[in-house]
Amino acid sequence: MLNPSATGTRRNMQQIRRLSSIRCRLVAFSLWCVTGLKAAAEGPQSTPSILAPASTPAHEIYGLSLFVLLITGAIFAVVAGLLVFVIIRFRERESDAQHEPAQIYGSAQVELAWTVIPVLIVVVLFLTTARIIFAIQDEPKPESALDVTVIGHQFWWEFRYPKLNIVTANELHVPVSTSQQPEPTYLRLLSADVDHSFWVPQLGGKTDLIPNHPNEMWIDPEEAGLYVGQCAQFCGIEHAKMLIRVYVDTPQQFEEWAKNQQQPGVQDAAAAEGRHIFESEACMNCHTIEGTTAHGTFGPDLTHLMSRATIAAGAAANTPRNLHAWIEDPNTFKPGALMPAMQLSDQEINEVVAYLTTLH
Ligand code: HEC
Ligand SMILES: [Cu+2]
Repeated sequence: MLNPSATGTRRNMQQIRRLSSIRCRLVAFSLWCVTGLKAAAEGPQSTPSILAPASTPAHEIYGLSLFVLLITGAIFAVVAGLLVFVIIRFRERESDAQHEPAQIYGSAQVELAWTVIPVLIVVVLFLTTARIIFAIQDEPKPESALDVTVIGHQFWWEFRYPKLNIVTANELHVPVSTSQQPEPTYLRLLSADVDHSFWVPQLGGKTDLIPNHPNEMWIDPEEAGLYVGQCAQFCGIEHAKMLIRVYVDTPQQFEEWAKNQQQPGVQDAAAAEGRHIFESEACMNCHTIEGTTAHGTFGPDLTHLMSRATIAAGAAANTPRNLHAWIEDPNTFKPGALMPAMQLSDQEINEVVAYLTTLH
């Protein structure tokens, strides 16, 4: 015979634990709802958002997530409802100290039910997910599609437009794709070093960039604006500052942008000294500036550096001050960045920055 007061305490503890786990789940669920409602606004968001899709693959994924939420929400309601019912209905009463409750050992029906129903639910979730993955992957590529090769580097992004002969970094420009003028962008994903993952949640799902294994994904953003994302695969010490900015341009903006990117670097005689330093220091081994002797590919292409709003994969705004601090020591904003501090004098850095700021 068990000690009645000890069983009582144990039961109380179990009830408290159950109640607090319900409370945690409720809090998490309401937080999700509140943030969901807040972000459910339309158009580009200033932080990565899975709740405001703006491209076909993102809409499909969002729809699927609502379906999964509906099913799991129903499971939650049933389980939590039963739990609350049982906790109240079978709570410990004064008279319980005298006798043990009825002891039940197994029930074939109940066990079958709670095995078969979850298996069916998992099969349904699996099939709907698989259907959407294949629908997105098998979508035929239209003639009008834009091709971009995305190369992940520790800790920045290289974007190459093979047909347009453009190379840029960290800020991807793509045209808006409307139903009258569909112009999806097909991204071929490669890596120069380790695994990375391209993830701009408003535009599409995550796809990994794996060395020697090209992957492909596509986006068809329906509204112009800036969409943000980030590398979603831990790729080294500065992984957290490997951000992505996708500028969705109107056709006219895109054309202007592309035309400018196709020009060689600006040759401004007033910045000749800075250019000379750039070409005689190791900068030229790692960076390319079209129209100079610099053809390095280890770091971002700087030919049109000033056409970008940020430097260092979104880690800092592209201002002369930040460029100065970056060249003095990249670790100031991005500890672990793979560009060394070049030990230039303050004067030399000023000259180099004066040159870089001419590169529109
Ligand atoms: C060993 C190779 C290497 C050398 C040498 C080097 N860089 Fe870099 N540089 C990089 C890498 C890699 C990055 C990208 C770092 C990141 O974002 O994580 C970078 C980023 C930059 C950026 C920011 C570009 C952008 O769009 O984000 C500028 C500007 C820059 N370097 C200028 C210079 C200058 C000026 C010199 C010479 C004084 C120089 N670099 C020397 C490798 C190098
Ligand atoms: Cu990465």
